[in-house]
Amino acid sequence: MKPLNIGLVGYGFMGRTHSNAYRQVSNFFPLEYRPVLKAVSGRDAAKVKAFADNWGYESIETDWRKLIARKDIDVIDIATPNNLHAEIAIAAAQAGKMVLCEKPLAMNTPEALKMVEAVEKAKVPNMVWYNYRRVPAVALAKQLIDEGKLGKIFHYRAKFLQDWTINADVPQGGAGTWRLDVNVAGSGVTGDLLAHCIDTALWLNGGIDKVTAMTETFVKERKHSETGKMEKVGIDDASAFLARFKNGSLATFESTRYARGHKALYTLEINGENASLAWDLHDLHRLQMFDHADKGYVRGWRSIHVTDGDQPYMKHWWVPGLQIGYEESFVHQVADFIQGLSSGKPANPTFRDGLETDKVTDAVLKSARTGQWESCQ
Ligand code: SOE
Repeated sequence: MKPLNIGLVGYGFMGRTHSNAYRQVSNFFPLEYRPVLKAVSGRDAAKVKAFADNWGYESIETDWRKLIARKDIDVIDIATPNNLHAEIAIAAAQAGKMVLCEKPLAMNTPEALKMVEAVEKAKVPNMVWYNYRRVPAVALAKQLIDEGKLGKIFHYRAKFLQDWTINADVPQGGAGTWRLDVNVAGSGVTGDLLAHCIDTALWLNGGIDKVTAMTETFVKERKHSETGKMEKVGIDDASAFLARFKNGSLATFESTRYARGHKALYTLEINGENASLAWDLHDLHRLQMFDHADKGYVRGWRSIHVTDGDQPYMKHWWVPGLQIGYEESFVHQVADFIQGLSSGKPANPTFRDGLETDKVTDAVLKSARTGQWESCQ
């Protein structure tokens, strides 16, 4: 295996998921390249050093520009808050590095477009970390849809529910809670959670034509971690929208951080003329399927335990019946990225694919403001 030198920027929750994936991937997937944890960058030297020691990075930087300038780095992996994605990605592409970027690609569509132009101009491999595409049960749904098992699609529905910001004392800004600061996150649940639902939907069901949306900010002011002052909250706490897909199907999407009892409930369902599929992140190794082609007396929802060697990704893991989980979706994404380098067929979602999700989230936020249907073009 040839080395693929990784330079990670950011060391929060996503920095951990990515680092874990780089460490595991070569043990399970036969690949041409083996990720090497060369360096991690973050502003706080002590914290970044502790992270590097824990995960096995060879070195640290406290300025991402220095990381990008290093000759021994092949891939810049951006796991920072959203407001830094564009600047880092564009600089990395201009330096000829491969670029991986945490979702959502950017703060908004114009910024995302600049990122796409930068990686395409530099012709550097690129990918956005929409990990839920890589859950085997979701990949199996994609396979069944592509095989035509569902026939014409009528409906798509997805939701992503959490409850961690109900308490008005949760601050905005700072480590962990930057997701509540609109200047850092770009938006609230629309960009953070619905972006996942939209990415999977675009992959499974094709493009979205137009949307009509409503959003709400339930807690209007929160203390800002950096200023210590109560400040207006600019993010959407809840977001729901109707969509019309280009294939004629209708959809509903809903997300909130105010659904008491739900921690990370991402569910999706797709209804076609011949069959329906449903998936639930809390039971992520199962795909529910109703196939109208089954004989009437046994027809019913079946629960497919996606753990067998002939199901997506699973031959690389344990033996049939033994499950994998959330972390492995990131391992699969690294494996696919590296396979894409070898085959010359880039792994998705590329930055260009990620741009399509940003177009939809922008249309959702615009529609919530205007009260009109908005185009996603
Ligand atoms: C928010 O709580 C969050 O961590 C998102 O930022 C992730 O993208 C999602 O997968 C889980 O929830």
